[in-house]
Amino acid sequence: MPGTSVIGLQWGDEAKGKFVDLLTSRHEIVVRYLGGNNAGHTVVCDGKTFKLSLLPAGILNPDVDSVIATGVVINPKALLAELESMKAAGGPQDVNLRISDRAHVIFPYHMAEEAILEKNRGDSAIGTTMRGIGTCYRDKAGRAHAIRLGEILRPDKFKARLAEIVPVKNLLLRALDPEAPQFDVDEIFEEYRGHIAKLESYITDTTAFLHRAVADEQKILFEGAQGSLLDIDHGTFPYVTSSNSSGCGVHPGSGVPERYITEMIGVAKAYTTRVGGGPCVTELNDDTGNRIRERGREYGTVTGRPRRCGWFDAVATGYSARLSGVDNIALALLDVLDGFEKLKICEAYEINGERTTDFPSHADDLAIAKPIYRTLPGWSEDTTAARIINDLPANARSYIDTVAELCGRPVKWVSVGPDREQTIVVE
Ligand code: 2SA
Ligand code: MG
Repeated sequence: MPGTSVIGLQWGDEAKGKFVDLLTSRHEIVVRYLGGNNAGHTVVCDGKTFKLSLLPAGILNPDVDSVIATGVVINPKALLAELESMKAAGGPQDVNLRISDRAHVIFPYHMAEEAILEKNRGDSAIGTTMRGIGTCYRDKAGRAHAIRLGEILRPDKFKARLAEIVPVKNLLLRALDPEAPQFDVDEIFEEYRGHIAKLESYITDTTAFLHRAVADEQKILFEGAQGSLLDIDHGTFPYVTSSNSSGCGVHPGSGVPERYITEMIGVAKAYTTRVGGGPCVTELNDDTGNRIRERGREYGTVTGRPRRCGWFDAVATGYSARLSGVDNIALALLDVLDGFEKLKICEAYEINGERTTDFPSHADDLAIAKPIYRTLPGWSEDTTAARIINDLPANARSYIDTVAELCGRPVKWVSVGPDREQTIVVE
């Protein structure tokens, strides 16, 4: 069964949405399996621009079944608002969507607690998106204070769960901060029952649906969110998100066994960006970094935060490619590097005087790592009109070859702009 997975190899925002959109028409089902409305991607479709967050990119194609699977954390209010704005922006008015009844639900106290925890971290704040993602996943892992979407469909059960949980949350919030807001069981109950009434027709057992699809040999596309370096287990902990955002998360998040994935595509930018806190070895706090930010329009889709920018880091990206078992790399935003006289790619780190190509397990070691660069000649040509590999200047081709060599995986696609046509297939 052809299952294709698209994941990010850096710290998110690698342009996964563009590749998911390109591949959607070759699949029958598109599955989002992790994260929540912290993710954000822009998809340009028939000249219309859509900003998607929780909805799979497949939602724009009515011929495809879209699934929000078990591993996603759901803020029902945000999901409804996103459906409305997608329709208002000219997307399909009837959506073909299934949402897992096993998915965990984000409540207002999750956002309130996250805000306090982040504030209390001071200079070492993670720089989270304030969407209640980490606090909801923590409750899921802790079990005692978690509520799944399917439970909201059962009013008595839901009310009883809120009656147990909300008083504890109120106490906890006040213990963390005497001025913390307090929450009311009945208010949350009414609000969430209202949201669920509008979403009820989409809520189902998506695992059973996907297992039937697997048995019928349907083509499934798995849409990653965030990037491998933000993976809770394998990323730059604690400066990570709270789920398995590398290729390791596809199976637990969707319920579809790993062996059904026949192609794992890792999307990387031709340079590096990071939004939020935590070390980033190749970050450039200078004119070059600013130039990449402006040319690449590197501002958060969800929060509008300026992204930190730097040279391509082959140590970090190669690690992600190995971790996720990537077959091919899709290299995005190459055109942003047009016009640089020289370009650099980080091929190793120096940590305490030692050269290494292993990605450090501790953020403290990453914070002191110095990049060892390979310098390459740039190109002056505009690459945005290139459609085949030979349209690219020779120096751009050798840049791509160097990325492939240092990451140890072939580059199969190169993107030179947001439109579908601005995609080169490397034969
Ligand atoms: P969280 O909110 O708990 O998941 O934050 C934890 C870390 O994960 C980072 N993170 C992201 N990094 C890049 N892009 C993301 N999505 C949005 C986008 C972000 C935005 O597409 O631009 O608009 O700011 C995303 N989501 C989470 C986050 O910065 C923390 O470092
Ligand atoms: Mg994004």
